[in-house]
Amino acid sequence: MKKVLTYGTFDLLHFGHINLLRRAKELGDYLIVGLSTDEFNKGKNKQAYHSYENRKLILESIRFVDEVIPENTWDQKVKDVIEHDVDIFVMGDDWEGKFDFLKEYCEVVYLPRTIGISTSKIKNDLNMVKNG
Ligand code: C2G
Repeated sequence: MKKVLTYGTFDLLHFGHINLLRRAKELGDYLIVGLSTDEFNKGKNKQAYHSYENRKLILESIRFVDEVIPENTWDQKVKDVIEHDVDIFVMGDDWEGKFDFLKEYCEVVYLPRTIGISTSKIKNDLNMVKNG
């Protein structure tokens, strides 16, 4: 069984996230998502709209996702790759090169981001509507 691992906040889930999860799953048989906790998000200067528990609930209901684990720190990836016996690590290419240190432990794949959508764009667009 080929195991795939990716990480993210996945707030206000949108088709860019789904495109990433679908392509990640297509690379193997089992997809694990390291979901950023609310605490970890503070370190990414992100304030997620949905709580960790609710983002986890949403992710677990996606057919491409087989398991969700918490992402608490930047440096848990090596341990996660080893402990979960991961074959392929996947991230969107806005992270291109940032996780090449994992190549010692597994394949590292950066997938093209979906253009034209992001959680911050959704928030900005909704704000514009609200403010007229
Ligand atoms: N993504 C994408 N296309 C978009 C938006 C996001 O392919 N239009 C991808 C990102 O590249 C990432 C994943 O979807 O691989 C999740 O995006 P975020 O929730 O923004 O994750 P991020 O804050 O980048 O967290 O340790 C890694 C970090 O936790 C990554």
